[in-house]
Amino acid sequence: MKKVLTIAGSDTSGGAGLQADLKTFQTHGVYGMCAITVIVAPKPDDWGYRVFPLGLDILCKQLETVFEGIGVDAVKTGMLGSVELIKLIAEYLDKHSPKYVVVDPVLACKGPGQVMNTEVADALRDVMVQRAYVLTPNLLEAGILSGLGNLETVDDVKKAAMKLRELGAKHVVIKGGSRLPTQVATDIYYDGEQFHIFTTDKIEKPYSHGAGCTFAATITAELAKGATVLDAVKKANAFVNSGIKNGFKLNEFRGCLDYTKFN
Ligand code: PXL
Repeated sequence: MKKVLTIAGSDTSGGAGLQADLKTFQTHGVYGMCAITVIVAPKPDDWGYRVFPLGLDILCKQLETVFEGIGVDAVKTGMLGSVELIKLIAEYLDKHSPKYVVVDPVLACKGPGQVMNTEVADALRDVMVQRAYVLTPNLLEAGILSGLGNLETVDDVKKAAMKLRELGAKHVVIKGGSRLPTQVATDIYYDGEQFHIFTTDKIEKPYSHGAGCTFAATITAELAKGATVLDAVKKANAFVNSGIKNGFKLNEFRGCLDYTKFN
């Protein structure tokens, strides 16, 4: 059994964050573990994000448990919450050198309205990007981390991918999803030599909360099982598309992916 760790935020609503990661790991047949960085408890009346970072010591103990007490085949990182937590995670990654590190540089949940503070963005760029075997930003995150700003075309996305590789990520997958003004939902993978473009049909009014986490978690699980990055990205693209197609309404603000059906 491959053992896969997510270092991520807890989304109390269950749709994103470590909850999405663990559900995805289960569906892909790997054993999931988690170290919690922050707790997100959305406000019931307007779903405003209330984010509570955990103390350094609490994350440190969790990382000790998994890295020193169990061992991991692959690691995914998600919402990391603060610069000091990011530095601690980097220390553990350097000390234990897990074979696969998938960095989902969570800066924005659903649009530019809820971008994290610039220190966290800078630390993701300066500390985490170079440690990523696979980096999986969405459009907004790729624009911020690459310094290129708004990415509006496939060409812009390609430029950002090249820049992120220069910053040290080995493989870069930019989740354009349905946000690029193309006819189809488009994800772009750059392996340092070639671009690979993955498209799926765009879904009207999708229930897509947690799609980004699920995408990166699928890649992590597949890498742990021995897939190539290209195959892992293909699986992630198909799995998220299927999850959204089977998605369901959670409440008046959010709808989530269904992990129980995969077709
Ligand atoms: O989808 C990004 C994301 C990641 N991690 C946590 C979240 C969210 C968005 O809601 O809550 C914990």
